[in-house]
Amino acid sequence: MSEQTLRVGMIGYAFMGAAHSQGWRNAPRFFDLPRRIELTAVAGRNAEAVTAAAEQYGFAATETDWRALIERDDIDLVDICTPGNLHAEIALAALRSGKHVLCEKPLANTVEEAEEMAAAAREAAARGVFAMCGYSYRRTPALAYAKQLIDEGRIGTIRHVRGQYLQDWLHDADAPMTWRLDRTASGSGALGDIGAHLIDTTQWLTGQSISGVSALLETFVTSRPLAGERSGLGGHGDTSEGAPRGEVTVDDAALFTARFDGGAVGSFEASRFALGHKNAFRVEVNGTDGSVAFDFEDNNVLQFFDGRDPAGQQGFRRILVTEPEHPYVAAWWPPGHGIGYEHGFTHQVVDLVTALAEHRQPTPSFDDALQVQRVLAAVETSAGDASAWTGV
Ligand code: SOE
Repeated sequence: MSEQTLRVGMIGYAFMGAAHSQGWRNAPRFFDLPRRIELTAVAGRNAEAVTAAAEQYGFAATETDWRALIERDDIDLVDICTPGNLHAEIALAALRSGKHVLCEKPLANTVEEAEEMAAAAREAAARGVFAMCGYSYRRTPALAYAKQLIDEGRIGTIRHVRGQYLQDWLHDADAPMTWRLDRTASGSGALGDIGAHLIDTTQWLTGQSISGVSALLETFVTSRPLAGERSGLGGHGDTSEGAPRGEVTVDDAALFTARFDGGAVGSFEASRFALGHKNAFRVEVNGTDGSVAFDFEDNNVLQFFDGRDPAGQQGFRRILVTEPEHPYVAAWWPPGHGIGYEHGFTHQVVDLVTALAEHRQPTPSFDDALQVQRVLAAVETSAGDASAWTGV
């Protein structure tokens, strides 16, 4: 990294590429960053599409081979926004060539890949080259404020963790078959795509790691019309006679209970079939002295129950997390004006660039993300173990 500028190369330009690049563009406009950001190049296989993406997102150049992007000597950080099957290969190559890495979640498609990535990141960190995984919900102000309250001891010893991530973009049985439904590209389904957020966020919030799980996975619809080039969420595929179809090889829904190593117990549900819920990322933590509850569909709000309030005045307080003293908020709008989904990605850039400028490890590290990956694998193992199922 030059002393003043961080030169970014992004690989992949679909939904996450759009979200990340707006983060890179907006962070220096609203926050006082220790480095100037330069959007140097974006890579994607389709020359026409990657050129259009570069223009739309503000990258100066394009590459049609990600290896060429990594070999460039005018890039300091590689931002990986591809499907999961490419994360390991790209991250390893980027770290080897001395580039910092931001990698979208989940870190990898398997624990073995994640282990290799975490080992490479540890080795790179010793050379002053850092890697971070993009669990961006940590940077939602209401959740960051919940973390602050928990760390201050406001809810006491944690007993219960409750997580739900509910979407409905697959409820139509003829919604098209995109890479997210193909295990070789995505690693798993609702479990890794959205359940991983629950795992990361609750481990981070509580400061405890999940040490064991009992799980079930379900695939409701096993064949869907092929999507062609499409990679987005939802829609209705081509069901005309003879139109090509593909086999869904991932879970549509994942449910599990968990034990945390600090004594808490948790219950989790991730689904893309929860009709009516678009992006209901919900987390509740109950402690001996209080509780916090969050729902992304009301993302500027944190519910806080203070068990130390006089009994007659107790109740969940709806805190509008839009005051300048709340995490990240001072950079944005006047109280009550609120922020949205994209801001998590902007805050992610702020925290990443700040850590890099201070030559310290940004979080979540690849080791943190490896722990999430181990939980994902444990859920699959548990769900596949028929002997652990008690029939009625
Ligand atoms: C699709 O389910 C998705 O875009 C996830 O891949 C993201 O991680 C999440 O933030 C929103 O939903």
